[in-house]
Amino acid sequence: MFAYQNQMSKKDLKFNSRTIHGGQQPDKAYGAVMPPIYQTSTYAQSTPGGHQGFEYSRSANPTRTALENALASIENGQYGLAFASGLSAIDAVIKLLEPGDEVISTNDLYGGSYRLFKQVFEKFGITFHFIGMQSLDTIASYITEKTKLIWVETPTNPMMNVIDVEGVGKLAKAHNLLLAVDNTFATPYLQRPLDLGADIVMHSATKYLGGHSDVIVGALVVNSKTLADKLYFIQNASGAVCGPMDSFLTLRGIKTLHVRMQRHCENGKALANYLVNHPKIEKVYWPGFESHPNHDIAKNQMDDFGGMISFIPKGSNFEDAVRIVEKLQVFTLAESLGGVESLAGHPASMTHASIPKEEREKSGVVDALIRLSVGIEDVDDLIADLEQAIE
Ligand code: P1T
Repeated sequence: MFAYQNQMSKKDLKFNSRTIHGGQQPDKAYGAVMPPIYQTSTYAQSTPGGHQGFEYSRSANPTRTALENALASIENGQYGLAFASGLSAIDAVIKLLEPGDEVISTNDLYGGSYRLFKQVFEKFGITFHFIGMQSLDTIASYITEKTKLIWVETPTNPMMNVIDVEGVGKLAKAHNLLLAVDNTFATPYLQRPLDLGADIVMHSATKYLGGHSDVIVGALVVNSKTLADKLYFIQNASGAVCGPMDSFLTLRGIKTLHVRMQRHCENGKALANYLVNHPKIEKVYWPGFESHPNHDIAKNQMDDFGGMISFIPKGSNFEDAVRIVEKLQVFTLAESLGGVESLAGHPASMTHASIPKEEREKSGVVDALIRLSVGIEDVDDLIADLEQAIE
């Protein structure tokens, strides 16, 4: 039995209890309630192979195992794997493929995922089709004998498109394809892709799961033992594992995921409504609006609409958008998202700069777009900050 197997999913508990207890038990050595930070690379053996389940920390580490079990529990999965970053978790998924294989991916996705697909994996003979995934027929039209994986990010970064995971899951199943869902923006508090038919859930745990902007961590969760074995092999063979300290911090973050997400959603809703009614704002992207093109799917597959918002100020260009984000004082101008503090970003020059301008503009990532990660501060302070920056 592998160390990453989730023996303590506590599936009988509700989500808000599983964030705290899922996959956890008091530490075997001294009963520590929080899993200790096992800051060790290796473990004493009484005879070659004579160890207590841990032999070398790339292969398994008790603090990482605790995190992996917690990840599996909150995503309603069987097996969790924790990586050194979100991108290294994605890297492991693509390494399931062979040269000649094809992947269908959302065209609107994190710039670093696009860069990994295009600039690293295409060199090894894997082809990526970046397409709008609003229509299942469009996705189906890209499926060939070479297609092996559908990569879905929903809500998408930064345009907040919502993709019908259940629908794509049925399509994937019918064609014997793997479906992976990047659940970073929604988190399992809002959406559980494995329950909707996905084979793999991926996270940049750097974001909402960690929740405090103090770690870079990635995660995968699956239900299939065969898939878990393959991914575990890649994790160990390639070695981009999550360290014990970062595992501890992410575990601590997960314990408050539900309360943080509740406030992220409340503040997100208030700010989206403030912006959409502002005379100087042209367009607001947030899946909670009834006018959002995928609102019905969002309502169906998500329990609320999250704290991520993008918007375009009226009549603005690259420089105007930059001026606004520079003027913000409560919001910090920074890459990343999902922390307790509010962040603002300018995707064209920051998170999505690695996507060629022509490509990113096709999916709506124009020079004037501003992205907000709405934190859990007092919402009045956030609104006042936006007001002074926009004015
Ligand atoms: O940064 P890392 O932990 O490696 O995760 C990459 C990643 C993957 N998927 C999504 C949806 C993401 O948003 C990210 C990272 N995103 C940012 C840093 C950002 O500011 O959008």
